[in-house]
Amino acid sequence: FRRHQSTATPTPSDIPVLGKSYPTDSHTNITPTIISKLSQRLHAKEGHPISTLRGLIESHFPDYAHLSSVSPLVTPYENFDSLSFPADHPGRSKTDSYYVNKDLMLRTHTSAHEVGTFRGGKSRWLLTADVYRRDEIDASHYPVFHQMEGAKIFGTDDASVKEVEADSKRLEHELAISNIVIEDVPHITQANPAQASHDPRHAEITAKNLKLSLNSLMYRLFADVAGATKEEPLQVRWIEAYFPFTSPSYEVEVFFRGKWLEILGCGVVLQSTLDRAEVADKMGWAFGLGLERIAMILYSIPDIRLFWSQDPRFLSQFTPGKISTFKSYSKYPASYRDVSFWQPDGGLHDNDVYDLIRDVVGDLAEDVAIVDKFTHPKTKRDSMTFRVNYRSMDKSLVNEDVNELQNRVISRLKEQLGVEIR
Ligand code: FA5
Ligand code: MG
Repeated sequence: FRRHQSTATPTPSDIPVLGKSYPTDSHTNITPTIISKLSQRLHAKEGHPISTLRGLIESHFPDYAHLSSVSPLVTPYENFDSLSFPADHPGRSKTDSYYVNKDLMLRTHTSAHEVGTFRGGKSRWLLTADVYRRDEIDASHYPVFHQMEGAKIFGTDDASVKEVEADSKRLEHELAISNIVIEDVPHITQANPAQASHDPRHAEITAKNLKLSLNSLMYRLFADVAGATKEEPLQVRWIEAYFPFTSPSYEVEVFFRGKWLEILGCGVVLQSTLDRAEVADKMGWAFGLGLERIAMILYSIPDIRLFWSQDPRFLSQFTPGKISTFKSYSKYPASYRDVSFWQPDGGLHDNDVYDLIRDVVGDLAEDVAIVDKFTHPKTKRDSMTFRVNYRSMDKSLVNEDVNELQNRVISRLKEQLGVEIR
C-alpha cells in the first residue's frame, strides 16, 4: 500500500534552477541544498568577508576589467572542452561535478569563462564567481566555494614583450616585506615545460610576470596577517603543478594552522585556448584564486563552513572593506591551557604535536597554536609553548574537565614524543 503511494508521486521531469525550468535526464544530480546556494552570491554581499576580499584584490589590479555577475550554469564544453580537458578526465564524471542535465552543469572553476572573456575582447580581467564540486567536506573543503580568475594577455611583438618586462621590473622593486617568506621554483623545467609553439624566452618572461604579479598581491594581502613577524614569518611556497589548460603551471601554498593550505593555481595559458577565443596572436597568463582559503588566513576563520553561516554572531563581526580578526563564538565558553616543554634530542615537528592533540582530545580542541619558541642560550635546547583552546559545542566544560583533558595531552606528549615538560 505504502509503495503504491510513493510511486504515485511523479519524478519531476523538469527542474527549476535560478528561475528557469530545465529538463532532467540520467545526468541530473544537482540537489536542493546546492540549488539553494546558487542565488546567495556571497562575493557580492556587502560586508561579507568574501566580498571584501574581492574588493581588495580588485583594487590591487585597478586597470583590469572586474567581472562578478556571470551565471554559474555552463556547458560541459565551456567547463572542460574549451580548456582542452581530455574526454576521459575524471572531473567530467557525475561523481565529481553537479549536472542540471547532460548539456548543462554548474561550473567547477572560473576558468570555464576564459574563452568567452578573451573572445569578448578583454585582455586584462578578473572574474569572481561561486563554483561547485562534489568534494569532501572538512575545515578547508566545501562543495560550494568562490574563485577569482585573473588573466592578462599581450602581443608577442618586441614592443609588447618589452612592456611586460618593464612591468616585471616595477614589480620586483616594490617587493619584499619582512614578515613573509616566499619560496620559489624555477619558472620552466623539463617536468613543467614551455609550450612548443612558444618562443622559450617569451614563456620565461610570461611566467615570471605571472609570479611577480601574484607575489605582489600576496605581499599586499598578507602584510598585516595576524601572528606573522620578522622572526616567525608567514611561509608561502610556489610549487610546480599540472593543469590541462596551462603550461608551465604552478600552485601556491601557505602554511596555516600547522598545514600547507593550497590557495591558488595558475600558469601560462595554453595557446589552443587563445586560438578558440580568436586571439591567436596573443599569449599570456591566468590564475584561479581560492577566495575562502585566502579569507581564512586573513580573517583567522578556522572553518570554511562558517562562510555560509546565517548566525548574526558571524556576520556582525565584519565591516565592509576591512580585514579583521574573527572571534570564535559558541553557546559554551572556551578555556585555554598552555604547555611548555623542551624538545627531545633530534627535535620535533610542530605537526607531530598538532596531530597528537587531535588524537587525544578530538574536536574538543577547537584551536592549537604555538605561542612561544626559543633556544636556551647556554644549553642550546629548544623550548616550545603550545596553547590549546578547549571548547565543546554541546556542553559547558568546567575547569576540572579542561584540566583532565590537558593532563591527558601532557602524558601523551611525554610518552609518545619524549618531551620534557618545563
Ligand atoms: C583550478 O580550479 C584552476 N581552474 C585554477 C587555474 C586557473 C589554473 C587558471 C591555471 C590557470 P584548483 O582545482 O587547484 O584549480 O582550484 C583552485 C583553488 O581553489 C585551490 O587552490 C583552492 O584554493 C581552491 N579550492 C579548490 N577546491 C576547493 C574546495 N573544495 N573548497 C574550497 N576551496 C577549494
Ligand atoms: Mg589544486
